[in-house]
This record gives sequence, C-alpha cells and structure tokens, in this order.
Amino acid sequence: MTKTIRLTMAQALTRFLASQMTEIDGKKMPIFGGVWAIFGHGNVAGVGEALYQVRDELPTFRAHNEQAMAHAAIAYAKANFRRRFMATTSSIGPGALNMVTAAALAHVNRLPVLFLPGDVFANRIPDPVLQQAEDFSDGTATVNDCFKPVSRYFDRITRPEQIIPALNRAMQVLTDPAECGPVTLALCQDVQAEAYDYPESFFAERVWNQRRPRPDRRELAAAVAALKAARKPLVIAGGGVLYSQASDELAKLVQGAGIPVCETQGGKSSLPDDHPLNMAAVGVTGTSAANRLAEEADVVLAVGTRLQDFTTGSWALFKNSGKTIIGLNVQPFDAGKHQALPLVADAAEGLAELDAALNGWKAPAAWTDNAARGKKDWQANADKVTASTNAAYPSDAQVIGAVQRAMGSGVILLHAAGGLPGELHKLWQAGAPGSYHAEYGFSTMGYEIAGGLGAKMAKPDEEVVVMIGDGSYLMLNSEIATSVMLGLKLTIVLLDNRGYGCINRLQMATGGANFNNLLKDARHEILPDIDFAAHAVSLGAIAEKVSSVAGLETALAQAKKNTRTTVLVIDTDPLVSTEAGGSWWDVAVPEVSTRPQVNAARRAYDEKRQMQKIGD
Ligand SMILES: Cc1ncc(C[n+]2csc(CCOP(=O)(O)OP(=O)(O)O)c2C)c(N)n1
Ligand SMILES: [Mg+2]
Repeated sequence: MTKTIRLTMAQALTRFLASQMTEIDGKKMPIFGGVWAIFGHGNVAGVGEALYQVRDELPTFRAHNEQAMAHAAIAYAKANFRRRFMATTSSIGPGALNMVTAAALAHVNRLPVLFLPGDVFANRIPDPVLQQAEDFSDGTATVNDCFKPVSRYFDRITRPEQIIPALNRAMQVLTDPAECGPVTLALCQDVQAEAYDYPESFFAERVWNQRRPRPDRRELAAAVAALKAARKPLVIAGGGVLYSQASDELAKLVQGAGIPVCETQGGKSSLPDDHPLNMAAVGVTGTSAANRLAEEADVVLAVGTRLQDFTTGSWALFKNSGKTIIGLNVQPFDAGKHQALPLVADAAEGLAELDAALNGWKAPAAWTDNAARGKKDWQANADKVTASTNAAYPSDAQVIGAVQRAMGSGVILLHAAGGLPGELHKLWQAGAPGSYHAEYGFSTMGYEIAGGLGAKMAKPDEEVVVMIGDGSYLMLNSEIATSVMLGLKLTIVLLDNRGYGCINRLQMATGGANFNNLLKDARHEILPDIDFAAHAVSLGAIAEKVSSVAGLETALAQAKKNTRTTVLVIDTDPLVSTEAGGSWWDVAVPEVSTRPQVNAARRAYDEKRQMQKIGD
C-alpha cells in the first residue's frame, strides 16, 4: 500500500518546494532560494502556516510591495542564470494583481518564478468575500485570470490533490530552458487549508538539472554551409548565451573563425567588453562599431536572442538584402523568426558543434580587421562622452563614467528603465558574464531597487550597483527598507533630472511639445524639490547628495566600504544623451496635426520607414 501523509494542500505545497534541489558546480542545493510573502486573508492562515512549518529549509522573506517582491524573485533567477529561482505568495485581489506586471516582466524575459496568489473560496459559500471581483456571467472568473496571458503555465487549485500534477508541471516549466517563464498556481483559500492523504513519495528529494539539447543534424549542416559561404559574418549574442553559460564556447568559435560579436541588452557581458572581437551593443542603443557591421552583415548568427525592436532597429538596421540569419535558440519560436535558418539547440552545445564543424574555416581577414578599426573609433567616442566634467548638470554618460572609474567592471551593474538603459548599453564596460544586469525586455520602471535586492541575494559576495532615474525611484523604492532589514547592501546611484527625461526627449523627437514629462512641464501649483537623500535615510539607508561628478567618485569610494545600502543622488541634465552610435527606432508619429513640428517629424518618419524590411 502507498504510504501517505495527511497534510493540508498548503503544507504539501511548501514541503514539496523545500524538497526540490539542483546541482551547481557539483554542489547540491535547494532549487528554491526562498519564498517572498505578503500575507492577507487569502493566504495567511493556509500558506502562511505552511511556510512557518518549513521556515528553516525554505526561508520566507517579507517585502513591502507585491510587485517589488516579485521583481526581487525574478532578478534572483536572472542572476543565477535561471539555475535557481523563488516563489512569491500574495493574498487575493489587490495583492495578487500587484504581481501581474511582474509576471509579464518574467514572461517577456523568459525568467522562471513561481507565483502563488491566493484565490476565492472554491466552495463559493461565503461569496462574495472581501476583495473578490464578481463576474455577472462567469462564475469561474477571478482576478487571477489576469495572470493567464503572462504565465507559461497557469492552474487554479480547487481540490487539494490537484497540487500534485500542478506542481509537477510547474517544475517542468520552471526548469525547461525553452519553456522557462512564470508559473502561476492560484490557490483557493479554503483549499489551502483542506487536508488530503498525500503519497509520501511526492515529497522525496528531487534533483533538477538544466537540459542542454544538441542541434538536429540537418539544421546544423545547413547552418555550417551558410556560415562557410559568409563574407561578412556577425554574431548577435543574446541573453540565451548567458543563461546557457556559453561564453567560453562563444569565444572559442568567434576567435577561431574571426567573427565579430555584438550584444543585445540581455546578452551584454557574454564576452568582456575588452575582448577584441566584442563590438558591444547593437541596435537602437548600439555602438557605431556594431551597427556598421550589422548594416553590412551577410550572415547573422543570432544566438539566444528574441530579436526585439531595439536589437533590429525596428527591422531597419540589417540592410544587406541577401543576408541569411541563423537562429541558434533553444526555443523554436525564436529560432525561426524573420525567416531564419533555425538551429534549435542549447547555445553552448550549438556553438561547440558549429565550431567543430567549421573545422578551421575563417572569415575574410579584411572583415575582421575592419571590425577592429570600428571598435577603436567607437572607444575614442565613448571615452569622450564619459570623461569627467565640472558641469553643474552632468549628462547620464558622464555619471556612468564616474561609476565605472570608481567601481570598475567587477561589480553587478543593474538597471531597467529611463535614459540609463540606452546609455549603459552603449557605454558600460562589462566584465564577467552576468556582471551587466539589464531588465530591458519589459523595461519596467521600479524593477531596479527590488531587482538589485534579488541579485544581491543570488550573489551576496558581489557588489551590486543599481543605477536609477528619479522617475523609477519614485515609482518603487520601498525595498530599500527590506535591503537594510536583511543586511543585503546595495549601492544605488540616483540620477535626478527632475522628470521623465528620456520620454521628454522622445516627445521632442516626434515633434511633440514639452508636455507632462519633466516636472516643470507638468500641471503644478508648486514645483517639487524632492529630497531623495532624506527619503532614503528615512528608509534606513545611508544617503548623500553629491554636487559633482568628482564628488560622486569620492562618495562611491566610501560607499564601497559601507555595509549598509547606500543611496547617492546627483542632479543631471534631462536634455542630453549620447549622439554617437545608435540607430532608428520605430515610434509612430501622428499623420495629421496642427503642430508644424509634428508634420515635419511625420515626413522624416515616413522616410525612415522606407528602410524597414517586411518579411525579409
Ligand atoms: C512602469 C512603467 N511605466 C512607464 C514606462 C514608460 N517610461 C519609460 S522611461 C520613463 C521615464 C523614466 O524616468 P526616470 O526614471 O526619471 O529616467 P529618465 O528618463 O529621466 O532618465 C517612462 C515613463 C515604463 N517603462 N515603465
Ligand atoms: Mg528622470
């Protein structure tokens, strides 16, 4: 007879999570780094009691905002190259919905996280309960249905035994490199507390290892033939290179064949910035070195990239009409984009097999030498814009220069939204794989500080430097208090340009009036003069407002020694961004307007759109 153990559904869930393990560098460890929780009536009695039971094996962390705690969980998974992840649990209604944006963030970025929102009573007896949305025509609808389009797997647990297949499927999705993304198990409140005789075998320790699919022979042969015919080959390194930890295989292939590499936001740090073949950022926020090659390339080996618009310049950057794209991707959906020759495989396996099959083939030396010259030119530009300055309102680039000089390339640099992603993509000199942590799939304002906390949990021995604008800071900063409480130190550099600087610049570039972006251009009675340092101190951080780029470097040297989260605030110029590099981005400009500036912008826009490839 099967041995069983009588547990509530929530107890079975937490016990199961605590038994799931992984192996990293030959060391066995729990695959769940912990559970983030904010309790309410929808989870405190059920999941809350169950988490308490396993608090030693599966730690619970308390946050201040459900979206932020999910950001921390997602950043933890990203910093762990998806090898380890976390769960997040909320009450029903607003607590659950606060996590939906984060679920979308994880979905877009293909990052594993287990969402466990509370849900309404399955038995429906007390309906409508506090925070229950009532649908007049559908008795099965709850607010948690909002998770469906942004989850890779969704289930609602309405009976205690359902948790067995649901958790099995959840683990498959969370650990599969191709399917990988958010899983949502909505937990009906009454069912969390219901007991069932679970088979003991369900709680046996299980070790999950990353699957590494090798390429199909025919696809490999086609890719090799395409590469061997190339005169101007180029590699795009996406986030998949990092998640596969394929940097060595990438370096070996490109060094052997003399192929230049460019990097997406997600793929930056695949090779160190100073690698001679690394042309660094590509696309809308790309370097001139990378983009010049992108325009000419005849064979593009796109590795582990979703080819989003910032990479392809809204599909106007890759101008060679005879080009072939090879889509080396573990996910067929991505491998076949833009009529690519698909090469469905793990990045490390695929690159190693390509390298072996190329068998000493080399790209024409003129192409490789040309790339090296382009890199030199770009570096001269980059050095110019990041040099120190006495300006009262330095540019983002000048602040980036200061952070780079003070902190080096050995830190984890983290950012997500505003003008910083573009500037950092172009200008940050990344070091080891994973040292550049950008959330630029969803570019969620408010990811930064909570994300920094998650990255620090994943890599407690590393310095995590968060760069953030005033807009993102004001949107979501509460986990500064959590970082202080948990003793997880972050260095946060806050660039205060008094508003949504990058959108203001975009507004001007599309012919718009300065309207509703910078604080001064928004409807106001009193122009706010926000004391960010005082705010950060009130949350428990060490904070200082610096008055110059040199002052920032001095303060960063001190921040390095601090053991508590430190926030450094600097005023910056909202109107300046780096002109060198970059490429066109498709932002639709109105076809008719009473503003002549808009009409002029529309004419320029129509012209630029001619460069766009459709179905090419
Ligand atoms: C949650 C969210 N809302 C809106 C946006 C659109 N958006 C992108 S950047 C930005 C302004 C960011 O302001 P700030 O953080 O001060 O950076 P800055 O642009 O000034 O560099 C906005 C509103 C977004 N990316 N995320
Ligand atoms: Mg700003």
